[in-house]
Amino acid sequence: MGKSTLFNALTLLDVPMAPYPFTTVEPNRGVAAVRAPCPHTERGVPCTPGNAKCVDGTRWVPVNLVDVPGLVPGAHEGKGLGHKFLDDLRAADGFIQVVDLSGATDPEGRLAPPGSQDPAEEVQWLEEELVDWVSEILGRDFERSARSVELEGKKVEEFLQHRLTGLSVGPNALAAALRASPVDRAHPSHWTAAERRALARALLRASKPRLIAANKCDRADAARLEALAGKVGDLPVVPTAADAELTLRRAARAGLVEYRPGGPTFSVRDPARLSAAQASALDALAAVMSHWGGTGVQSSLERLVYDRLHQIVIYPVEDETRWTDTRGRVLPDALLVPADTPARTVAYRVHTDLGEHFIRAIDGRTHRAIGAEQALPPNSVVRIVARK
Ligand SMILES: Nc1nc2c(ncn2[C@@H]2O[C@H](COP(=O)(O)OP(=O)(O)O)[C@@H](O)[C@H]2O)c(=O)[nH]1
Ligand SMILES: [Mg+2]
Repeated sequence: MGKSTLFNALTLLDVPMAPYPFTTVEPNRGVAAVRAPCPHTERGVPCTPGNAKCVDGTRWVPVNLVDVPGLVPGAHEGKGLGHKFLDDLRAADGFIQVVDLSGATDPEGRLAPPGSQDPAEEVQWLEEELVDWVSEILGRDFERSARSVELEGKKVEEFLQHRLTGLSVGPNALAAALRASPVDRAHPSHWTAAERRALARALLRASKPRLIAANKCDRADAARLEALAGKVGDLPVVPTAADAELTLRRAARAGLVEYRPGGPTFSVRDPARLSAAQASALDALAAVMSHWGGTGVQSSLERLVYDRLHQIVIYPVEDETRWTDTRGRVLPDALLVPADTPARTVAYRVHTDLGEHFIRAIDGRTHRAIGAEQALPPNSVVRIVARK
């Protein structure tokens, strides 16, 4: 519980929120941001941000976020808003699963007495639900197609890639999943249902990184967090107080407090302006933040993007010496790309023409050339040279 609250906090948009399931009927799309150190601080020249604002040397780089409601057990069979969930997930690079650390949300998303529910169960059934879903995609008419692939002498990668179209599983993720699975690559038609399921699990792991937001941490303690972390294997668990983050961002926007999302604390601008109720609500927030070291909301997104998705920030420029675009704007854009993205693919992201006519990239710090297939260093300022 807390998906919409987390989404609203991260995007600071308003969508309906309520303590019962399916309040959110359409998935809500919004733009959140992750922080990155702005290279302008290395030069002492202020930047001219276009897409990603810069606050005191920190760039806020946009990330698309979708609030997907209504996942209940049985989703792959179409229960709840299951298919909608899975369709949205299909297109996502990764996701944050929000669970109720206080144990007050039942598997159907309804309120329950605090401590009566185990959030680890929600993590486990989502995993099984997702594995069922990928297994089904993988398994449709599997044996027959597998046999014809074997007869034609096609590679198993090609066969699987074709089956998994639409799931946005990249070639690296597919290779990693195959390595991690106990399957005979030469004979997919011999794979048992259990082997296909193991492959589905590995595919999920490799292609849809997940992070657990242990929400409502304001109503829980370190022991509950440890218990959860101990039951979810290697999935990272970040304690969050989504409600607190939303309140703070709104209070900051209203000019009541000074707060940088992701910061460990906040300060009240003018205590005399607060009502008694506001003052005590903010005191309670301050106590939660000092206990957990912040609300955890901003860091949950950043850990997903940086640690799980291995994204890096790139600053494309047209003049690699002055770090400007053609209009003289300094470091106008900041882009997130997976760390291993080849320079030419980054060029396509900047502009199709730059990708098509790519010659080389030039590192704005070292002034060295970077070839089409080479990856760019994190936080690089880069000029893309293309044929006119
Ligand atoms: N105590 C507490 N309540 C929260 C927190 N986050 C969300 N809630 C409350 O939980 C209820 C359900 O939240 P919502 O975001 O709509 O849940 P969703 O159904 O998962 O989208 C709302 O009343 C929220 O205010 C939190 O961190 N702490
Ligand atoms: Mg919701």
